[in-house]
Amino acid sequence: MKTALFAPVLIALSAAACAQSTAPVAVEGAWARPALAQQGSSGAYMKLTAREPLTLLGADTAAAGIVEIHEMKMVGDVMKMGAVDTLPLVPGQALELKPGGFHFMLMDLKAPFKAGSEIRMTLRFRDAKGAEKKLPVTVPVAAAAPAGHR
Ligand SMILES: [Cu+2]
Repeated sequence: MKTALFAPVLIALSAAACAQSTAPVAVEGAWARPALAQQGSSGAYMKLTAREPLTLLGADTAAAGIVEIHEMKMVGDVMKMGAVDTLPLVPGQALELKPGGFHFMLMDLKAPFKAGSEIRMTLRFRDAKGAEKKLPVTVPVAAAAPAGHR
């Protein structure tokens, strides 16, 4: 019985490890803020390290009607948040999407984001030749960044 329970997990893990080794971008420490559906929005955060020059175009998820790349920055004494069209990724240089900086803004949530659950996002990139690349990411919903990614 134990074997039967563990087998799918092992397959999922090895598939993830395999996808990571060939993926154009390494994704670390992904998480999204819990939110009530009525609240309507959440932020998703992660560290992206590209293996080739890429431009982050955005992301899609069935969990939200709208996903935007946002930036928070101080304008004078006021923290302002606004949408950014795209973000360049320099190979080997981590781009951190985190609270108080760049993040994915998820709006028009289809269901509450419960801590302990996960959402699936598909990140979209454009490579140097203009071709679009997609990368599926599983994003845990948690009240704070995973350990080591704060
Ligand atoms: Cu935002």
